[in-house]
Amino acid sequence: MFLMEQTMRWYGPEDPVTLWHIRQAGCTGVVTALHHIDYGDVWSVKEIAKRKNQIEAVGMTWTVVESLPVHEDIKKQSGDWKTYLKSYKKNLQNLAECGIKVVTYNFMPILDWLRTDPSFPLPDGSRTLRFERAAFVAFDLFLLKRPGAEADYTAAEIVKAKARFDAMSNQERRVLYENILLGLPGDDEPFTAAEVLEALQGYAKIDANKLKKHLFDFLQEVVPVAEEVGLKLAIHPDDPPYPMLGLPRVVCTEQDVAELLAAAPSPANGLCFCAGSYGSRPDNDLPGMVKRFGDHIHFLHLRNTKRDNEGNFHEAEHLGGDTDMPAVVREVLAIMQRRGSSIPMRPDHGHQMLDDLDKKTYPGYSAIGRLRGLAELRGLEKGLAYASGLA
Ligand code: DNO
Repeated sequence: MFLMEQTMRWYGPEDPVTLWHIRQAGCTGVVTALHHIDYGDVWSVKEIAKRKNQIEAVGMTWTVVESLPVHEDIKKQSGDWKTYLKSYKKNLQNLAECGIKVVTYNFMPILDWLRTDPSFPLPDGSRTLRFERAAFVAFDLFLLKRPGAEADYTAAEIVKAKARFDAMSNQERRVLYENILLGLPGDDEPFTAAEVLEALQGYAKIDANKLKKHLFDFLQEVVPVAEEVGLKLAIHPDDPPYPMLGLPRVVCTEQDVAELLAAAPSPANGLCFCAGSYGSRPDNDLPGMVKRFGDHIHFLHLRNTKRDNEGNFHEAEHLGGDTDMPAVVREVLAIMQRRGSSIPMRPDHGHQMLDDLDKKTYPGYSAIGRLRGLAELRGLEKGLAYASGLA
């Protein structure tokens, strides 16, 4: 019987959640990256091996790289993109040489995941990540002041955002601004408004079709290399899965996935199936997507969201929220038995709770909430395996 390989994300030696904590949570695998290396630069075999040895010294394996970032020049096909593409391929070769099997990346322009509040209080006193549509629109129109932004919203949305903004104190506005421009996970420095506006300008002529074409070109270059060295690529979906700040987002729906898989047909062209990201759109059928894309799922982020009809969502308990997690895990169990192998899974994010409420950790990546999520998912999987006669 094949069960999911249990892993957790580790941000490296600076992470307050240590490798020993991850091991004590019951993980056998670690998901990490060389966060100290600038985007686009080469990860040397020496540096990769050093990180690998640190993990193995604690009795676990470096199962998945998350992320090997794709330089903005590649997404735009501008500047030094051909050099960055070469480095990307070199990185895949170096990682494979060190025994890494799965590499996660995303193709979101400029910003990675985005929330308006990383510390939204729940009724039980724990805290979670939340996306509030009106606050986001207020940020775009009145804090970032993006030229032409009004065209992206309905009149009713603009009225609502204005009321929301007017009711905020200066301090609340500052916090909202910092929350949205928090930067990439693993990076403490928020972007400045001027930096964001300039970066957005770089995408002025890139619509969804063009960005898709750039993604497909990238895949046609890197998938054969991954296949040759025995690595699996796993693209992370866009989060939230729709256009933001006038930027196209092209890994949001089942149709997007079908197209990107068809653009470079190979088992190496795969997915990081992030249930939280895909699940924040009501039109994505998650168990169905697992079933249909099963052969290409090389990594799982299991997380749940609770949506409302105003476009807001927050990260719910792993087994709560709108996604039918048992149905997703049931499909995952079926594809692992069919493939005859385990798929690495990490409990994605977790509520900030208990002793972690007083600690500074990366938003979503405190230890106890993730431990709770992992334990619930592990129990769910075992229970389903028993019930279906697998265990
Ligand atoms: C957020 C993460 C993402 C993810 C990247 C993958 O918590 O799931 O930042 O690591 O998008 O490239």
